[in-house]
Amino acid sequence: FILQMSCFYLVKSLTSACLNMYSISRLHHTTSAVFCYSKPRSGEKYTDPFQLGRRYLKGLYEDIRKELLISPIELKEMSEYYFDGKGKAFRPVIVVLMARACNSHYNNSRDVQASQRSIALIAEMIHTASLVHDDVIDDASSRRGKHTVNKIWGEKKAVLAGDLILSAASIALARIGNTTVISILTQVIEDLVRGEFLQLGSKENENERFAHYLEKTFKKTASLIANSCKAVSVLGCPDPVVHEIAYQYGKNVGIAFQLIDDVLDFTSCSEQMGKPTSADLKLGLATGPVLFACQQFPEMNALIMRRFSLPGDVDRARQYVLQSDGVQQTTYLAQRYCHEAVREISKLRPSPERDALIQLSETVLTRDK
Ligand code: GRG
Repeated sequence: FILQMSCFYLVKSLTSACLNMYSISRLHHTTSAVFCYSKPRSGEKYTDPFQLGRRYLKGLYEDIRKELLISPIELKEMSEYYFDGKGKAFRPVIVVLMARACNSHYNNSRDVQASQRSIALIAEMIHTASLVHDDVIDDASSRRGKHTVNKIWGEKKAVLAGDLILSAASIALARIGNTTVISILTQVIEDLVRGEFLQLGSKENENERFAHYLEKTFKKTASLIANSCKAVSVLGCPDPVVHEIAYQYGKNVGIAFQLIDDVLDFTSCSEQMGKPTSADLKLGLATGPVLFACQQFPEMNALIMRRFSLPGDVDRARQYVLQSDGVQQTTYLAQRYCHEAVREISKLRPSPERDALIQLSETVLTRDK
């Protein structure tokens, strides 16, 4: 059955890869700008992709705080709370690297346009607003090693702080003044809400569970990364083939990022993560490692159905997962998404930023927080 599942997803990913290839080759007749490389590296030396990305992100949090010049002071304090440089800034880093990779590809320009840098800010603001709301929904006490907004100021004010960050992001987005980019990034907000809604429900049918999980994963995590990548590509280059490459890279890296997040909930410690681990099980969520483990230990099915709600369920499920190869299988699935991301981004002309994006997909797989 495991083999069947693996084959099914392999076929699924190959099918979508073929479709992408088809649409790309179809559009290829209208452009000669897309490169298909057998050797994806430019050969230029670069260090940590985050180091390279952060070079273009100096003053990111100061600039975000300027967007949040809000009164009264309490609302300002709450909405600024997470813009303290303690997050990984994963989304802004991808966004500026993608901006430069697309600009280089299109006209060999090495600059990041002001509007593209704004997308990095907006992506981090949408992400942060969703964290603030998520912590209310989950009644979470800690994030990034500190108390959550809801624990300090209470749920009602936390909801409003999240709304305020989202509205400041919307104002910054409108200021860019590009309607295509506005619709790309507002789609993200819809997806975030739909993803969170999907997570509130569960599928009784075992066969539907994996598809439900992957759809939730795309909407909650990958859509923001995919669409932010697409937005900077639209701002930097008129070629729709490049927009699709940027989107596909972001989508695949985003799914892999969430799959590894789900693995870390089982393998990392709370000090490392800055929040409690086994959090998903405690919330009643069956993520990748559990779904794979259930194929080896069908007795987990009952636990999944009752959302780990009886005393001892969380510990039992955790033991099943750790005895199974659920963690390895989920990591392997994440690897496949990363390979697909690399295959996509390798179609752009070589540049240090393109190569940093290739390397970044590897760091997604090896990260420990
Ligand atoms: C539209 C504001 C808004 C939200 C409504 C609550 C909600 C719908 C969506 C929740 C989306 C959510 C919190 C997804 C989790 C994504 C994720 C992997 C978070 C962790 O990202 P990291 O590891 O965090 O990049 P840091 O702390 O490094 O920024």
